Amino acid sequence: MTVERYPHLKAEDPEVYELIQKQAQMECSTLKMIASESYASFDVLEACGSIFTNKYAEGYPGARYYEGNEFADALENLAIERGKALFGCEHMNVQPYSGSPANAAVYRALLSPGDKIMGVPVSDGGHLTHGWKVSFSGKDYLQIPYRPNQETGRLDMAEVRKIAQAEQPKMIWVGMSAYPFKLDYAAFAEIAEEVGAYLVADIAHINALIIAGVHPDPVPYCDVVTSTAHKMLRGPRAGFIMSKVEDRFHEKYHPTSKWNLAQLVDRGVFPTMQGGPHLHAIAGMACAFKYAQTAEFKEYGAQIVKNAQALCAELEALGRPIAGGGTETHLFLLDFRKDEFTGKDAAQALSKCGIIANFNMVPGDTRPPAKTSGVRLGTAALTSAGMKEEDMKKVAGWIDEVCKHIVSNDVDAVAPRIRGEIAEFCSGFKFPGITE
Ligand code: DSN
Repeated sequence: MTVERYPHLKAEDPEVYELIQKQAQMECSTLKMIASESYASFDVLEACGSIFTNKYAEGYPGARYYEGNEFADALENLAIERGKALFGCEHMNVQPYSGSPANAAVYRALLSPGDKIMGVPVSDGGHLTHGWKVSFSGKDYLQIPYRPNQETGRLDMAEVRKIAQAEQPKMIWVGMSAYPFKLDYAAFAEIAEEVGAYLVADIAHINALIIAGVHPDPVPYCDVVTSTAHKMLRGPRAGFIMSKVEDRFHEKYHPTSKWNLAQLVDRGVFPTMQGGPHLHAIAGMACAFKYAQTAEFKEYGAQIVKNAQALCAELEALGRPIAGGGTETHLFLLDFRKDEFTGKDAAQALSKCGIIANFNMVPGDTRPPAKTSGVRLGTAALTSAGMKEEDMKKVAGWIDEVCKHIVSNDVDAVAPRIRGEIAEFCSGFKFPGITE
């Protein structure tokens, strides 16, 4: 049962209230397998809906451009202290409105328009803001692409080094939206050092795995680390940036600047990219950082990977190929290159049956990006609801069944039954922020 909330909204704006209720109902009766989604807890949702939404606080704690910020200062400092303790970083900025604004601030802080950066193209699992052509990051900066090997699906660090040495980028982005393997930050750091590039990790997809200790930690190796606070961290729709304090390329790239790296990052966020911080989101972030320090959260982080690996194994046993042959993270790509149907066909059929995912390019894909040969599946949300390895057997069974019905062209006929089975299955779990 979804928890009855929002009495004022229900009375004042029943249309919005109804849509929220319908979304809540959908989120607890379907399998949420979009790899970048999870469930924010009640406390995070309450903090995000708090009166901190009213307040302007341009600037940073102790140096604001508006009065009346005693509690805003305390709140932002609390979020920063919790975040620094969680990740063990030297400096943290919690003001970015989300992941893309956080990344934009890093570009503006450290680079000049036209500078060369290295990043993975979106078509190969990278993020828009790592230099993709339609994003500001590809329009204002020159992306030198590096990509996972088309056969193995894995990054080849010798190849990354070769490209970096030939191109001498000023910044290397590491972190992807559709890469199922562990990232070798130590190897990236060596390469960045050799070519004199800033190394920036975007850990939006994998922050909980890092906290749980089941994925390497970029903080010791990178100049800057960016992240979202939602996705598997289960905080608010917001972003944050971690950095070292000293700018190791001060002489090389910013000889006349009076700012260190931490100050450059802060200035990149405000005033360069943003105005007033979203204090209500910072309140939610403080709550998420507190919960992420618990043993329960670390268990969740480790369970996400166990579930993804169990699901992969079940699907492979059912004859469904996985790009790269498996996963070491929270996600993997079902590979439909040999099938008649596309990734988009599969994502739409799965959605009709109550399995919510997205179509995605796979390594070596020959279909266009609007169709693709893959579906990206993630286990963070299912793990938040308490699902374990044995539950992945059922999930794999439904995915396989839907794929068979795409071939027999009768998805619409079976969708109500499968949707009903999934809703019944979901009723046995507790969905944070929705059910109790
Ligand atoms: N849009 C997110 C994803 O789905 O991976 C990345 O920001």
